[in-house]
Amino acid sequence: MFYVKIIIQMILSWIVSFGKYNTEYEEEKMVKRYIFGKPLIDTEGVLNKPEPSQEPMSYFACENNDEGVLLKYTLEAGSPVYGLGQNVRGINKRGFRYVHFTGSNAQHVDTLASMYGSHNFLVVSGEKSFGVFIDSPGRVTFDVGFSDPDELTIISELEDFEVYIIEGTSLREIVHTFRQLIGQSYIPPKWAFGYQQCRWGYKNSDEIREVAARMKEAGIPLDSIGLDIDYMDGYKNFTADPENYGDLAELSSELLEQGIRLVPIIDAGTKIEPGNIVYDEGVEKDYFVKGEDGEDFIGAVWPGRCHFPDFLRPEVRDWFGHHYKYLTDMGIEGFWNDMNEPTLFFTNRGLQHTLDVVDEVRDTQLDIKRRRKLIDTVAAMRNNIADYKTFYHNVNGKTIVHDKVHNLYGYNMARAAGEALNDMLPNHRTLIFSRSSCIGLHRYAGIWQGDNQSWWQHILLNMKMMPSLNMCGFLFTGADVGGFHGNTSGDLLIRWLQLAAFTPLMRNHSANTCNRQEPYLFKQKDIMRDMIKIRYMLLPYLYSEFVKCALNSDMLFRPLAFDYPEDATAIEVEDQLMVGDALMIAPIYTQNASGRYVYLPEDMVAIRLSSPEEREYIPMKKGHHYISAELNQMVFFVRKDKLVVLGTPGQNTDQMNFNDFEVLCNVETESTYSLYNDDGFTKDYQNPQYYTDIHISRMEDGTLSLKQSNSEVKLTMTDITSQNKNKGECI
Ligand code: MIG
Repeated sequence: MFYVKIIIQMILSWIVSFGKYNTEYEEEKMVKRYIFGKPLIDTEGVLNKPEPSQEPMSYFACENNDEGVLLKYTLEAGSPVYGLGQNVRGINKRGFRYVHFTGSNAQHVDTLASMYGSHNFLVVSGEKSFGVFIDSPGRVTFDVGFSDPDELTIISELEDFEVYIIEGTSLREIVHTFRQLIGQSYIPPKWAFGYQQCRWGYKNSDEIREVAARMKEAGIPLDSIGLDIDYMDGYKNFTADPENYGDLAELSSELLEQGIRLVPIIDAGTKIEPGNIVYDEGVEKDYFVKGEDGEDFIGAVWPGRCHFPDFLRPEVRDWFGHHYKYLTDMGIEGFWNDMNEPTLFFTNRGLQHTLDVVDEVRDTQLDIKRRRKLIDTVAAMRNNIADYKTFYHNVNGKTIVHDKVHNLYGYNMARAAGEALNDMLPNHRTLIFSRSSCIGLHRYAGIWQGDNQSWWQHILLNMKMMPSLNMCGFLFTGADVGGFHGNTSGDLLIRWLQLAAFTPLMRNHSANTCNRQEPYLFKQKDIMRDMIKIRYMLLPYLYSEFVKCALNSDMLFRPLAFDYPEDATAIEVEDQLMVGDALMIAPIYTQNASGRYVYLPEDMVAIRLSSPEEREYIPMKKGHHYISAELNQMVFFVRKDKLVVLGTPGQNTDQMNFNDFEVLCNVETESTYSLYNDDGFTKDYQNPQYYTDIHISRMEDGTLSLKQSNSEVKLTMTDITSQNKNKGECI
């Protein structure tokens, strides 16, 4: 079987090589592409495809069984495996079996195999590290040393798919090469980096006004307010509830005047209701996915029974995406896409089956077995695999059962927004983030990490997902700060804000079933305000680093192993990260803690601060330390010979001065930094005006001297270098 596969592969590679592929890819030699069978569809995960390799696949042995095609690799003892995007567990993914089939299970616990995204890229470290990407629209399982601790087994349920093997001299370079293959990551507008307040359950537009007013009154910066499904009329996309949100356009312009933007949700399902414009047009144009009977497929979500746009078709994306005009006409430029795994509460098939089971047990004693059957049957109505096998897409005239392209649905829904907004507002960035995703969507949107809980361990999970997502191209991401489900406490929210101060998406969001968690409602609101202000202080650095990472196919969040690959201790650190060029973070995620142990892979200067102004600089040596940080104090670390460009916080990003910066200098001899700073909206990233080269050097008399390429920008230096005897700030 194995040899047959190889021969088929070679013949196919030969056939495919007659096709047109981009051969200009500069690092072609480091990437090998293998085609298995005849892929159903181009997932458009990879943009820059090298010619398929003529040789047998390196690293992996292939075999088939009834689960699909198996790729097997023997892992080196103790060597970590990184990547796989959105998943539970560690930064080192070894030790679990992850199943990439997008789903919406809100129990983000260690035994959860599938989350909302499907990101099939991993990096295997070892004597010779390499990356592997499984380009498949269907289910892919990654058994990373779970069934057999020494084996990595990748199982593609579809026999037709592609594999990319990426080599490189370092982990970071492997990721970089992969990221060049998949194309430039999405860059949101600058305001999207500001604090966002959201909540499922804001009843009407006056409640939104109240959030804005109370944030202002408490002096807490705020850039945007998220609108959940409450704003819609009967949960229909591109509508506003006439009674409670009838003044949506006024609300939007009123808030815009204060520098606050609305970010409404758009869901995947289309309510079946004549008069619902998306329904009427979708039926007329034949744009919905089809059921087995050839009629528009029916599945239920919020509005009840719905049809689902066939987002895999470009013309459907174009049509649906242009409906955002309803909102952009109100000055709205930020959106989030939900329920696009797609989530199905039930289908007629599942409901009928449940009703049959109800009839079957109704007049019985409902003994333990029947009771279980009833409960399980009701639960199995939601997101049932059997349902995903009963509807069909139409891709380039080919009918494809959903199950085989399941992981592409959310990607293409959010892409519809991305493509249409690019068309409607050219050279103007908009905010889009999605719940479900697949590699490819990273070019159009960000993602949030889904329905987490107000649990301390979910601060840590939030952090661990950052580098894994960055490896897969998703730079604009973050989790629901404070936790979505469950009641949060003031201390939990504060510690979470101390991590979220660094995550590009910083959104406090909660479910309608739990207590409200806007910061001004807590006794510790002043601490929360100061933590959010620290985020705004860090914005110039974070924004500059973010955009450069997007443009240069780099990671904003890196495991310590990526920067200190020779340091065996650093490699095992799972609760600290490098953020951009200059920083390391080590957030506190334990209740009642007034500090934590930190490992420093080199000498650094710790900054402990309780507000943008109240800072302490603590020089620390490489090694293990306990660093104290009371609830009102956050800590981060600046690497040697590095610069951090800070701003002065404002009530929101519009009100900040992005021409006047403070440069934190941890400089012994000299350091150079290229600051990226644009108008926040346009897409002209290469404009030299947006770059300021900063060069700082230590003079013989111990003072620092500054040279900068762009004199328009005002820079003030703060010397935090521990070795500098001339300054009094270090303690
Ligand atoms: O099944 O729109 O993840 O952020 O608040 C719940 C209501 C549907 C799930 C999203 C969440 C959102 C909620 N949605």
